Amino acid sequence: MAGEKPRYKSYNSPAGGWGAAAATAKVLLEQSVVGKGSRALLSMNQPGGFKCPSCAFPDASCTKTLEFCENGAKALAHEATKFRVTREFFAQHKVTDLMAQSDYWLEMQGRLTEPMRYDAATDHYVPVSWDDAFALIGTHLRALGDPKQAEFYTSGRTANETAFLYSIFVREFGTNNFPDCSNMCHEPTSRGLPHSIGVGKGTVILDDFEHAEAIFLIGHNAGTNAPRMMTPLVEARKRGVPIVAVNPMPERALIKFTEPQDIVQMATFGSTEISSEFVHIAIGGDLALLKGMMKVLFEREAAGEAVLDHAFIAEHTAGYEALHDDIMAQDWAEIVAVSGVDEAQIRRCAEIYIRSSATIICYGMGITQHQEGSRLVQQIANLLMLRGNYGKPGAGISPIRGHSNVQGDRTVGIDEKPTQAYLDKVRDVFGFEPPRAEGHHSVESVAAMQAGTAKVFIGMGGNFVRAVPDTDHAYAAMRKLKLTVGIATKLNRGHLVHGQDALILPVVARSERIETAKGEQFVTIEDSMSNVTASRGVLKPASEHLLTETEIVCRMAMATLPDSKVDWARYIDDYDAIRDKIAAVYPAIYDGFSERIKNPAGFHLDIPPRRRVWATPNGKANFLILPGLHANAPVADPAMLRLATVRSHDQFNTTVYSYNDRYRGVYGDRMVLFVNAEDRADRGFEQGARVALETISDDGVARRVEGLTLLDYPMSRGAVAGYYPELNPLLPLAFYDKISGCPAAKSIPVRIVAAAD
Ligand SMILES: Nc1nc2c(c(=O)[nH]1)N[C@H]1C(S)=C(S)[C@@H](COP(=O)(O)OP(=O)(O)OC[C@H]3O[C@@H](n4cnc5c(=O)[nH]c(N)nc54)[C@H](O)[C@@H]3O)O[C@H]1N2
Ligand SMILES: Nc1nc2c(c(=O)[nH]1)N[C@H]1C(S)=C(S)[C@@H](COP(=O)(O)OP(=O)(O)OC[C@H]3O[C@@H](n4cnc5c(=O)[nH]c(N)nc54)[C@H](O)[C@@H]3O)O[C@H]1N2
Ligand SMILES: [Mo]
Repeated sequence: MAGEKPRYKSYNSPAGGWGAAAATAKVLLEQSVVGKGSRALLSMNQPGGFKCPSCAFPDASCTKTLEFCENGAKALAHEATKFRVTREFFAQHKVTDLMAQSDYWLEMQGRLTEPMRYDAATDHYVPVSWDDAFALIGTHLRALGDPKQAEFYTSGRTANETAFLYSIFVREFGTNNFPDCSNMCHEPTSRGLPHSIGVGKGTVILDDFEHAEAIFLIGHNAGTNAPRMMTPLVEARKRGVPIVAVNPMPERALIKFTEPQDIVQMATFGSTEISSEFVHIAIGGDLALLKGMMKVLFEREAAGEAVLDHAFIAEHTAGYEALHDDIMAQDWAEIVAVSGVDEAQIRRCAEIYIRSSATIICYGMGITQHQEGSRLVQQIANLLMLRGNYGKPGAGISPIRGHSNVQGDRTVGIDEKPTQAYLDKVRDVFGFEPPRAEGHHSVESVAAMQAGTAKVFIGMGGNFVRAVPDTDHAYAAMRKLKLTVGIATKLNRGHLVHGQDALILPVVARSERIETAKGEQFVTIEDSMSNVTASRGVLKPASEHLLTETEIVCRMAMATLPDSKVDWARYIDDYDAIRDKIAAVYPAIYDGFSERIKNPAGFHLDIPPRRRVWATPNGKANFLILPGLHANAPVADPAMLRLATVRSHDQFNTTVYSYNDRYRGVYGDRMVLFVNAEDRADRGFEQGARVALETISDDGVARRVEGLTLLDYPMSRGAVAGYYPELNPLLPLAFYDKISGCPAAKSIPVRIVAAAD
C-alpha cells in the first residue's frame, strides 16, 4: 500500500493458490464491492455475461464455473468500485494539485461520473453538458486546416462495435491518424507476421494446447498478465508435455503454479512445476537463441538425420536456401555470447523441439518491444516453419495479446496503415471517399505534437501520455495541443496533462448494462485466438450521466460532420445495425455476424494458415532473414545495462492497483531496480542502495530517473528490470522498431549512477 514501509522478501511458494484467492478477496474489500463484485464475478466470461476487462486470453466458455483469475477480479473490482469522482471532487482540487498526486491515488478516487471541461481561469475541471462537449469537439475539428492535424487514439478495451464506428467517423472526417495501444504492444506481430505467413495474428486456438507435444513461452509473464493461460499450461504439464520458458527474469508462475480453481491442489497445498527448462536469456538475446536452435536443426540434417519437414518446406514455403545460409554463417561462440545461454542448453531446447511433432511457441512483450521486434517475430515463424508447425493440431504461433479487444480493434479498422482494398470497401459501403495516405502510429503522433503539426488529440480509452516513451517530452508535446479529449472510466494522468481546451467524457464500462431506445444491447470482442464473443454487462452504470462509447462516437461524428453520409443516429441505439455494417465491410470473415453471434460460444474468425493457405504475395509461407544476432543496436559503453520495463503483479498497464509485486517479493514500493548481484557489485554499488538511472543515447538529451532502490534479483547478466510507467522517461521516442513503430521498452541502454540526493 502507498505510504507503507517498503519490504523486500523472496517469494518461494508456487504462484496462484491461496495467495491468489486471498488477493481476490482483498481487492473486493478495498473497493467496497464484496457483494456486488462477487455477483458480477459469477457473470464474468459466462454465456450471457460480460467478458473480463483484463487480458485477451480466451476463456474456455462454460467448462469451468469460475473462469476468472485474481487479476481479472482486480480489474473488475476497480471498475465496479463504490468510489466516485464527482463535480465536487473537481471543485476541491486544482488540476495542478492533482498533477502532484500519484497514479495510484488518481486511480483510487473511483469512477468518473459526468462530463467535465477544463477551465483555464481557475485551473479546475468544471461540469459541461454533453451537448456542449460535442459541440466543442465539432468546432475544434472543423476549424483545423487539415484533418491530419488531429490524432485519434484507441486503447484495446474498446469493443468491436465502437472501434468500427470510430474508424468510419475518423476516415470520413479525413485522416488515417490512428495511434493505438497496439502500436506499443503486439504491432510487430501485426506488421511482421503477414510477410511470413500472410496474417498478423496467431494461428493457435485453445484446443491446440491439448494436442501440443512441446510449448515454448518466450518473453511473457503468464501468471500475472494472462493468468487464464495457466490452466492449459498446468494441464499440458500434467500430461508430461515439455514447457520451455525463456526469460531474463525467472518469473514465479513460469516455475511453479497452484490452480486456484483446482480444489484438490488448493486443499493439499500442491502445485505443478510449469517449465521443464528455464532459459535465462540475456535481454534481446532471443534472436541468437532462435538462430542457435535453427543451426542445430541444420547441423543435424547435414549429419543425415531427418529433422526438417521437407514436404512442408517444398510445398508451402519460399526462401529456405537464404535462411539456411544466414543461419549457418552464425558462429557458435557469438551465439552463446549474445544470447547468454550456453551451447548445451540451446542444443537441449532444439532437442525438445525436434522430438515434438506439434509445437506451440507463445510470446509477449519480451519479443516485441525491441528495435527489431517485427523481424524477431519472423524468426519465431521461421523456426516453426522448419518443422511444419502450422495447420496441424497442437502446433502454431501464439502471440499473447494484451488488452481484451486489442486484436479486434485492428480487425475492424483501427489501422493507421489500411489496405487500399479495405478503403475501397469502406467507400462502397458508406458512400464517401476515405483518405488514402498512411496515418500516424503512436510514436509518430507524439512527434507530430512535438513538431506542432498536431492540434487535437482524442483518446478513446487508455492513458496515452503515460503509455508512450519519453514521458517528459510527451507531456510538453501534449500541452501544446488546442484540444485534448479523454473518453474514460477512470481519472488518469492523461486528463491532467492537457491542451488549451480539454474534456473528460465518462463512459459506461464493460461490466455495466447498456440500455438504449431499442432495448438492451451487447457488444462483441475478439480474443487473442480470434474467437469473437458477445459481452453483456450486468451491473448498473456507475452514474446516470454516463454515455456509452458508441453513443459518444456517433455524437462526435454528428457534431463534426453535418453532411455525413452515415446514419449515425441509428447506430446509437441499434448494435445489430452496426454489426451488419461490419459484415458488409468484412464479408470474408464477418458474413452473417448478427446471426452467428447468437451462438453463446461465439465463432472463430478464419485464420488461413490453419488450412495451410498463405495470403502472401507469392502464396507461400516465407522464410525471412534478420542478419546478425542483435535485436537492438549494440552500445559500446562497458557500463551499459539493458533495462526491461515490466508490469508488476498489481497493475494493469498504467493503472496501479497497489505498490506490491507479490511474486517478485516487493511490497510497498515501485521504485526498485531488479539487478544481478554481480553486475551490481562490478559497478561498486551495495544491495539496497538508492541510485539513479541514466539512458545511454547519442541524441544529446539527458534522461534520468532518480530514487530507485537496487534489489538483488536473479536477472540474467547485463539485464536490469523496473516498472512501467515510472521508467518511461528513460525510453527515447526514437528508440523503436522501424517496421512496426513499437517502442523498444524492453531494451533501454542505461547506466546506474549514484543518486543525486
Ligand atoms: N494483470 C495484468 N494483465 C495484463 C496487463 C497488465 O498490465 N496487468 N497488461 C496487458 C497488456 S496490454 C499486455 S501487452 C500484456 C503484457 O504481458 P507480458 O508480455 O507478460 O508483459 P511484460 O510484463 O511487459 O513483460 C513480459 C516479460 O518479458 C520479459 N523480458 C524482458 N526482456 C526480455 C527479452 O529480451 N527476452 C525475453 N525472452 N523476455 C524478456 C520480462 O522479464 C517479463 O517477464 O498483458 C496484458 N495483461
Ligand atoms: N515502458 C513501457 N511502456 C509501455 C509498455 C511497456 O511494457 N513498457 N507497454 C505498452 C503496452 S503493451 C500497452 S498496451 C500500452 C497501454 O496503453 P493504454 O491502453 O493507453 O493504457 P491503459 O493503462 O491500459 O489505460 C488505462 C485507462 O483506460 C481507461 N479505461 C479503462 N476501461 C475503459 C473502458 O472500458 N472504456 C474507456 N473508454 N476507457 C477505459 C481508464 O480511464 C484507465 O485510466 O502501454 C505501452 N507502454
Ligand atoms: Mo499491450
